[in-house]
Amino acid sequence: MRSAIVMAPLLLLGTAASRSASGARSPGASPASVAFNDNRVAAGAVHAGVLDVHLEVDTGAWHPYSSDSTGVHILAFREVGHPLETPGPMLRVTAGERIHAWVTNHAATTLVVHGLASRRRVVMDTLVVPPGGTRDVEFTADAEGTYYYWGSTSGTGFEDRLYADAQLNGALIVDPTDARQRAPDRVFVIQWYIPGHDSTGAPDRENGFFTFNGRPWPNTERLSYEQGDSIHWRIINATADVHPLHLHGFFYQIRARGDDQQDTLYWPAQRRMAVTELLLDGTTMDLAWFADRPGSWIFHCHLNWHVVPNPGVGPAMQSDAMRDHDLFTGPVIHDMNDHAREGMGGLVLAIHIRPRADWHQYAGPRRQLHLYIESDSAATDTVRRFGYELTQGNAPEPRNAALQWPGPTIVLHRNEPTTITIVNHSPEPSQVHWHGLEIDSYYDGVAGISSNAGMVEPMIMPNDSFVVHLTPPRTGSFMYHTHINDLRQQSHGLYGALVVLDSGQRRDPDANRIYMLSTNAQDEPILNGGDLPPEATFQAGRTYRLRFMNITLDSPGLEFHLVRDGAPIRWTRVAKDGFTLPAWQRESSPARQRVSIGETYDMQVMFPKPTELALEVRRANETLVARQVIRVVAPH
Ligand SMILES: [Cu+2]
Repeated sequence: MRSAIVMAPLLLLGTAASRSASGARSPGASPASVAFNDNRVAAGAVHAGVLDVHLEVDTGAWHPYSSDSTGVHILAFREVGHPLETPGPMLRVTAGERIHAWVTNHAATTLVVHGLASRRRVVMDTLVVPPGGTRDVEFTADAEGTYYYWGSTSGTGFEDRLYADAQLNGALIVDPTDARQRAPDRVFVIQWYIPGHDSTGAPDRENGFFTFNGRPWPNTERLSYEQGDSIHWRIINATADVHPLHLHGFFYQIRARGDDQQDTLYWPAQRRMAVTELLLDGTTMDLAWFADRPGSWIFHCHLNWHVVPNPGVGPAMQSDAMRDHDLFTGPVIHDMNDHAREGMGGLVLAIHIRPRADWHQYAGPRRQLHLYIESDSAATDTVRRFGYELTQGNAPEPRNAALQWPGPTIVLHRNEPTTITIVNHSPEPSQVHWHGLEIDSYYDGVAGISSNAGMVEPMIMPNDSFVVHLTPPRTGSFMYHTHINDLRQQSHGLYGALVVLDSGQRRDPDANRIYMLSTNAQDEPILNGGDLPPEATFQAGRTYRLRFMNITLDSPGLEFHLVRDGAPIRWTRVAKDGFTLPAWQRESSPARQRVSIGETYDMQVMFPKPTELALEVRRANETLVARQVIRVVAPH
């Protein structure tokens, strides 16, 4: 059980220190510590059918990395008589109940609290509390859903609230009146901390970091479930940034999406399945998933800059130049536990699912593939180009293979047991994540975390190999990519498309076209590795499946448009993240689709007669990233 011991420090201790502090706290009056709020307990007390809650805002010292760091001074909420906490106290009632909230402001400037209000009003009232003052508000929690309240002291709006008042957020959960519809849940509030201004006077985003319930990875809570559990989470993005949230190994069902005012509860036929969902600034999501396989998994933001190692706070903070050097050219941490702890930060949650007693792994025959990790330089401390090479069966090992971006498209078949032997010909450790595939945890690609049956997945060291077993249960469009030093390895070539077909089906590259977005070494988005042919030919009358994928590092808002004379034609969305949509969710729509990081979309399109169109990739602000002329010709 050696590996079980290896797992223990990482998966069971939620408070492991990531960095030691280099300085002692300065003498003098130090403010009270700010506690982490895991949102398990609701605040207030019910009197005569009304939830009474007394809140205060004060300055506190928050220790995001560990209890012995110097900490940072922030404004935080507390319930009177309790410690300051981040996020603020959770308010929780049943729909139709009233809430009476008092807020006392111990900050030096006027506090404005938003969200303590009924939700069926066109305009929500705010609560304005002068320094040293107390104000109260009474309202009816009139609509079931996931909400939050937030405060600012600078008089600024949500998008500009970046500094000491950015932690002034609290969940407001309104449960359904029918108790049978209340599934046990967990509430996670996403927050952002920016330490101040950079040398140009702009917000120092480079040294900012993100947290789940007040903690950045590796201090985030470790979630523990039993195989077969149904899991229900509510996520509140209380930041002025967007987060494409990705669950490894499982699809989750989206049951509601909301914003700073309203929540839209999906009725069963409207609920969507996803492995990644983009949470825009200030929005919320209610999701559920079924833990049908055991092991250890992560749920994280796929905007890679939001999961880089934390920058340190106070005297431990590194310069931007040092951070960039560490991320792009610095040494790779070789110990897989240190990598999992130190190589990621910010928005990562780890989940352990205990196996049922009868769980066992398939041990029969498997189809054989080899995936080689290639690179163009053996030098250390350099930025090298990478690529993948794929061989089938007993084909000889490739030597000096040309580096292709994206990597070769891997074609698997539904329910066909397959072995992929990954051989690392590069001089850096790596590992492969099978994005969107429902596989055994041990092969999921997160070195030091992915595990089951007592084994923890290692890194693949140079000149070493690792054998992956997988049996994809559904057809669809998926991706594979490195999960180690991803800023460096992914921007330099380690990604590719993975398509699962039905058993016996052959890949038809003409009828199925892959359009994969990625990031190049200059940190710009590119399409199909950058060398997209300027023209493509399609046949009139034939049905095509366009498989759109986004594996960029930091382009969450890219959109695909299929236009004729500048106007979108129509297509039909048939799958999202590899999950085939039920018939009632397929609808013809204008050919314009945002594909965020970690998402795939399959669109079906048929051109009735010869014409000329263009497939365009645009940013959210409409600027063009890539364009391909599409000639539709008469059937052969
Ligand atoms: Cu993010």
